[in-house]
Amino acid sequence: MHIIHKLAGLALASLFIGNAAAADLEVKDPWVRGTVPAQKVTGAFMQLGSKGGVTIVGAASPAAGVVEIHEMAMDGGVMKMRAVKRLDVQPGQALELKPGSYHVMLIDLKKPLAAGEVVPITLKVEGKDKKTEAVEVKAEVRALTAAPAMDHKHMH
Ligand SMILES: [Cu+2]
Repeated sequence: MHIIHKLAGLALASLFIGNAAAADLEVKDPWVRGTVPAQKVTGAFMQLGSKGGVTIVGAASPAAGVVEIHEMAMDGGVMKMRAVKRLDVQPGQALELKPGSYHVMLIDLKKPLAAGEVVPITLKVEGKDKKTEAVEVKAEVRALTAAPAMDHKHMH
């Protein structure tokens, strides 16, 4: 138990000095959908990959009060999103978090997000050895576009 705590502390320490944790997770093209002033939620998207397979077990960001991993699924003919506790990244298979599919939900935004800003997001990544490491992602805010709307049927 003591050793596990110590390792977790080390992972966190390396995060703070800007050295990516050694988690078996590759993150490509992270971005966040920009918001309009009254908007309190938005989505973050990215491509995830892992050599041996990992599980995302949580996320956090200084830009939002609550961060959840969401999936979207058809429910009685209506597309709905719901929080998932664990998101598996299968070995050697790219997992794309994208509008209309899995996404990181930023809830209770502290301020509007304008295009060009950078939002830090910390992913909690559980490896095969059940150790959890923090991986920091810097997601660029992109302007609202004509991409499928994802906020109007939000269940929060
Ligand atoms: Cu969502």
